[in-house]
Amino acid sequence: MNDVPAYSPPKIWQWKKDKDGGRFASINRPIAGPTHDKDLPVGRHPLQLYSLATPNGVKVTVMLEELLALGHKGAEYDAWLIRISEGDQFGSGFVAVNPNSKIPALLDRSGPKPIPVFESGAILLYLAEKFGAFLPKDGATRAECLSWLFWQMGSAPYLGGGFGHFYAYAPTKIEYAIDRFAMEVKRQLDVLDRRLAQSEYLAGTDYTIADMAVWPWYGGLAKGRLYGAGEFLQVQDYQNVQRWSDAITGRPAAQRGRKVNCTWGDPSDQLHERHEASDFETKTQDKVGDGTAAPKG
Ligand SMILES: N[C@@H](CCC(=O)N[C@@H](CS)C(=O)NCC(=O)O)C(=O)O
Repeated sequence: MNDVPAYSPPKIWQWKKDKDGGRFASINRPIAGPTHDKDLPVGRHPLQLYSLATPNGVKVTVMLEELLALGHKGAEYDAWLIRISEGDQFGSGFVAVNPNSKIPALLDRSGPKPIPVFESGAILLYLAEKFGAFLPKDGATRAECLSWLFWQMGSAPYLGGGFGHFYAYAPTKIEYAIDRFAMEVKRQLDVLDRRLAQSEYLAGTDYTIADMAVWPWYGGLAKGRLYGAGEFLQVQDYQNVQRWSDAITGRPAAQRGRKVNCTWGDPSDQLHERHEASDFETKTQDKVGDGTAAPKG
């Protein structure tokens, strides 16, 4: 049926530390908690973000840039780079902010006691409530927005951990796994396409945190930016997703958000750390050094 040898699981699972587990295997562990002591850096702004420009990280930097574009000065932030391929997410300081050891993680230092927030959906909701923006106030529209936000949180692991992993990263191509997850991802694209045929944005006429959550994943996939899978999944067929993705890509805040904590691609699109709005003009890698390739999460 497929090209991998049959496998009978032993009675008790064992961690095979040295076996080739594909890309990112070196950072995968069956245990949580820190691996080393390391404090996190802290800048001068109220919000401290510890992240990397994977789709989950980009959701939050787009939101922060959108809030700043709206004039919310309290959304000023320092964005510190967490190199997940080097294990920065397992430092004691990071684990204190996010016990799940994954980017993005936010520390709100604007009040008397710092507030840690982890999980990108929770961070978007926290910021939307804090600033009263990008979350509809009317009950029905708010419910629609939260439904799509949580749809994204539940769906993207099938796209990233399922399809992306087996199509692009696993050491062997397993037909069963690729078929299973390609089917699911195409279904998800169709779910979005049907919604966006009825509505300009996911929650209705306004751009909200639901769009910010979904766009880095499915907007990127629709534009062939994820896993080199555009042709395989025939993404151009999802025309409403294409229209919506183009509209968000055209937003200056979304363009800035994509550059923050980015360590791959065109050097002019890489702003390794962001501490001031002017950093976009003066501190991208084409201005300060060479772009270094780093794996996407
Ligand atoms: N559900 C989490 C997922 C976060 C996540 O998977 N982050 C990845 C990068 S996209 C990560 O930090 N991986 C590092 C690791 O697994 O050790 C969220 O949305 O915040």
